[in-house]
This record gives sequence, C-alpha cells and structure tokens, in this order.
Amino acid sequence: METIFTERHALRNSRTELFGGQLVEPFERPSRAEYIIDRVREVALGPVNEPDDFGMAPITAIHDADFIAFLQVAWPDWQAAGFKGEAMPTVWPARRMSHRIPTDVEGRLGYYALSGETAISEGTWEAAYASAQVALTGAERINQGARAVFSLCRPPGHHAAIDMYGGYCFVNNAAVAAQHLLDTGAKRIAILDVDFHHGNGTQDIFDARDDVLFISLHGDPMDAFPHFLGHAEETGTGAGDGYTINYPLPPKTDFATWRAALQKALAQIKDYAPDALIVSLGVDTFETDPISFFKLKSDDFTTYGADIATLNLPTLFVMEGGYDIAEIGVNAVNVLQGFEGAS
Ligand code: 7XA
Ligand code: ZN
Repeated sequence: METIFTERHALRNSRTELFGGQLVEPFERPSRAEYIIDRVREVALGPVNEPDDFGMAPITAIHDADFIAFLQVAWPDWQAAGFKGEAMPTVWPARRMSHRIPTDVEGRLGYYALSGETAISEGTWEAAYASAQVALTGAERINQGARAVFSLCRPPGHHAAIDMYGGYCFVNNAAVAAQHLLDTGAKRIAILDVDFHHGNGTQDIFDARDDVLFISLHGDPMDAFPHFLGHAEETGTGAGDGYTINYPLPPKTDFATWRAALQKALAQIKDYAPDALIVSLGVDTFETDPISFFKLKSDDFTTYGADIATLNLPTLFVMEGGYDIAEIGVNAVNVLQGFEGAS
C-alpha cells in the first residue's frame, strides 16, 4: 500500500494545549507522524511519496471561504495584537448572543473555534494546508485505480466543520478528499470514522447530503469530546436524512462490543454501494490512549483492518487521532496490514 506523507506536518508544532486547567505540551505533536512513518518503513508497507499540490479550490469547496481566510491570518493577527502566548479563544457566541463576526482577533478566534484546547501557532496554517494535500493526493491515487492508499495526514481533520476548527483539527482532510472524488466522477462516497472521537466536522459538512454516507463509532458524547454532536438520533437532515449514522459507545468498550458496531456499519456501507470508502483512521481507541476510554488491543487493529477489507471497495485511509505515541505506529499500520492481508 502506498503512503502519502510530507515532512511539512512538522510545521504544526504548537507548544501549548489547554488541558485540565493547565497549559501542557499538546497530545497532538509532530512525533506522532514520525512514529507512524517509521513503522510504515519498518514493515515495508509500500512506497512513501510526497503529495501533489491541488491548491486552495478543493479546500474552499468544503469550507467557508471566510473561515479559511481567518485560519491564514489568525497567527499573524494574534502576534500583531501583541499577545505573548499562542492563539487561544476565550469567548464564544453562546446562547442568545450575536453571531456577527467581530473585527478583533480574540473575537474571531471565539467565532471560529468550536473548542478551546487547540492553540494556533506559527506554521499551523501551512501544515493544515499540506495535510489536506496529502488527503487529496491519496484520493487522486484512488481515482487512478489504487485498491488502497494511506494518507498520513497531520494535523488531523475530522473535527473541522464548515466554518469551525478545534479538537486539533483545522481543515477536514477526509471531507476534502471525499468531495474531490465526487467532483472527479464518483457518485457516492462512504466515510467510516473509527477514531475514538465523534467526527462532528465531517457530520456537519455532509449533514444534508445523500452523496456521502457518514458512519462514526465513537465515545458517547455524553462522556467524551466533542460532547455536543454524535448522538444516535442524529441521522442527517433534508436530503441527507438516513445518511448519517452514529454509534456512540460507553466507557470501557472492549473490542467485541466495538466490532459488533463495526459489523453493522460495514453492512450499511455495503447496502449504500459507494464508489469508494474513506476511513477516518484514529487509533485513540487503544486501551492505553491517554485521552480516550476504549479498550482495543494492538492485535484488534489488525483484525478490524481485515474486516474493512471485506467490503472490497477502493479505500483511502486518512490519519486522524491517536496519542499513545509509543504504540501509534504499530496500531495504525496494523490496520493497514490487516486490510492488505485480507485483500
Ligand atoms: O479525534 N479527535 C481527537 O483525537 C482530538 C480530541 C481532542 C480532545 C480534547 C479534550 N480536552
Ligand atoms: Zn480522536
């Protein structure tokens, strides 16, 4: 399996995350991608290639143009305002308040942020742009006939909504890739999100559409980030009704329970008969992930990679979360090897 990867991910190297009332070193850090690419090479998964540049148009095909313009100027504007730390929101357009977009950078941060842990810092936009190109290049390989491709995206994307960033995500890489496939001939795309966290951004983007089936297995939002989306009763709106499917799962969910939900998801994807499958691949379902509460073991990742392969669809794996960094390479690549072993 080919991997698409760029060292430009390391431009995203924020020093601070707001966690438990403290500013800590971010869980989402450059070494995550380094451990994964090292494992890809160690097991000789396949060639590793740089992304092509598809420009801004595929990004603004998914995201609000003003939101993307904001991401590009947020850091310079924050610095120009004279702040000493990294850019973090402290105020939001909460219930019964105005949703007019402020001029002041602190106001704009709150307007475009869905959560407060994720700092914007030097290089954040450049890395987010490069990450989207990694996903787009993977999608293009699928167009060219690849059975499966691994887009080693960093920063991740599935929390990024039409006009909101947060949860370590800025541009929704999986959504951008899905739209590219649709714009270049596909009629239907399925996105299977196996990250521990609900892919609220992907759901938001495709909520009212029937050309993308979005299915997510995740920690119940009553107990887990992003807390305000991902309930089972959210099934899509308008033409999209029935094309969003959520499997919220409780604390301590083990592989047997998780896999039962996966099997239902795979049957639903099969019924939808998409032209291609995109897997939002987060491995923060691992038993010792520091910010999650599922109990999957390393071998389970191999098993479910093989399960996904039974769909027999062109499949693009897009990297999302995973924070047990010492094991992230093994767990992510286990999914890919499980898939290949069963293909
Ligand atoms: O898939 N999403 C992630 O892995 C990031 C979740 C961010 C959680 C922050 C909670 N303090
Ligand atoms: Zn996650």
